[in-house]
Amino acid sequence: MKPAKAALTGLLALLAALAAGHLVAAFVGLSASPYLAVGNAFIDLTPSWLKDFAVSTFGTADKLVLLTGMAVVLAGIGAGAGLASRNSPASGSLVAVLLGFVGVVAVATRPDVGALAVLAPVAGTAAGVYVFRHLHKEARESASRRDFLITAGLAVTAGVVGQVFGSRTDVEGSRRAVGDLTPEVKAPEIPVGADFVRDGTPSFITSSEDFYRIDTALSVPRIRAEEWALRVHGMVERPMVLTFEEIRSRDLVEETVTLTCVSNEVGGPYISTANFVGVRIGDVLREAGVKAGADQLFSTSDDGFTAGSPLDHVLEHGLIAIGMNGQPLPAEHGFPARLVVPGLYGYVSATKWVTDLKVTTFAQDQGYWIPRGWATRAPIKASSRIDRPARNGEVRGRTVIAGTAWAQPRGVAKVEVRIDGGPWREAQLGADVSDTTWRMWRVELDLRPGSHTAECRATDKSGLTQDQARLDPVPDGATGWHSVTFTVE
Ligand SMILES: Nc1nc2c(c(=O)[nH]1)N[C@H]1C(S)=C(S)[C@@H](COP(=O)(O)O)O[C@H]1N2
Ligand SMILES: [Mo]
Repeated sequence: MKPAKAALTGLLALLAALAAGHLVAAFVGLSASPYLAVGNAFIDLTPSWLKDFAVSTFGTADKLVLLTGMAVVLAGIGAGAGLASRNSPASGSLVAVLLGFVGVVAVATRPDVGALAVLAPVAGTAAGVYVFRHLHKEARESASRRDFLITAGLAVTAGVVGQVFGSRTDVEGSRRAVGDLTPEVKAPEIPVGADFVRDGTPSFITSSEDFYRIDTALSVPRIRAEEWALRVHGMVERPMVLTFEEIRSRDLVEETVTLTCVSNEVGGPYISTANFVGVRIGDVLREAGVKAGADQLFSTSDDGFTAGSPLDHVLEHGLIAIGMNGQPLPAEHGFPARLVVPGLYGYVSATKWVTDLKVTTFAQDQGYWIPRGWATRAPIKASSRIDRPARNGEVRGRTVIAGTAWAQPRGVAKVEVRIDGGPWREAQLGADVSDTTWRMWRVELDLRPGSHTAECRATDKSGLTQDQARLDPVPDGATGWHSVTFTVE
């Protein structure tokens, strides 16, 4: 067989296998798709250094990079297997079965699929082996371009149909059915002067579309509120299961909360603020009756992510949120429900698509990121960021430097700015909304034309000033002053 034809045979067989797996997954849960399951397993197994590299290099595009990388590697394996089988299909079939085995293991260990899920990788393997042997035979006998085209067409169709059917869970319909969420207690209006949008800060409330997104989910979990329930158990007197209706019919509260990601680099974008609507975790847990000795609330999501939060903090501040900025949560921010705990980093508290709350101890259970090198307890560090001028930006006329600062739950007391290593000058602060939200700042300066570097540092209300020493986000949040170099015309 010609090398090109042999490689194409392997490639098409692999495509057929993935497509068949994806198609069957549409009926047993899209996360049973071998392609997605292997990607998710890869995410869960990635060593911390590689994950940190991926996040700092690709940011939130890391998932696209992973899926593309997988496609390239798989294409290489497929073509290689085809080339290795130029005389007999045996080695290609063996590769198909080995890949199938990887798929079965990846799917069987998914937390969010049922027992039938292994049908997807099994069907994929069968399709891969069948197509490979079929094309191999055809290619040896009469070189039929038509056969290759038909196979490719069928595979692509199966994959697309699988994707369309697999994501048919009508999340948007369920969100519409939930409708507006009217809290009993509304969050106070954001006062005028809380942000300096004209000077370049973000608006105080982030729109749900612009809200940063961080999670380990390759495909957004699609859950209808009607089918969702939250289990509350562990060290409690009265375990319970709450439906969405039971939560929504309670007195809803609304709170303005700034969420922050521990993996934010100095000057990074992973911080946003929204009005969250929900019920107090404290109220729910007091009904369940917390037993003595518990010190951790361990929350689990539909897709198997876990977070462990200090129980005392959660009892006082935590929300089971079902709404964001007046609407049901968007799917990518956790619909139907998530946790929001003002004052804690997201990785130890903000579980999206939450389905399980276990009252436990830190000695007993470890959240997702803890064995991956991140700190068990990580108070949010006072931080500040220059939003304008932009890096290498140009300024005309008077220079206004503006930005953001945060130190939840202690609150921001002061932000200072210095130019070219000169004396620190206190910035004007935006209106103080609450200690668990960010605070905007601005300062106006007369600078000589030419290149300048601005640095900023925040002091929290406990009197602690940001540390100059540059530390990486791992294990408990970055430190260092943000600096921006710009030119005055
Ligand atoms: N199910 C699930 N919830 C999760 C995560 C996740 O990976 N899976 N990531 C957490 C992290 S690290 C952060 S910073 C916040 C981000 O919430 P957002 O995407 O709504 O901004 O969600 C938290 N909740
Ligand atoms: Mo995070």
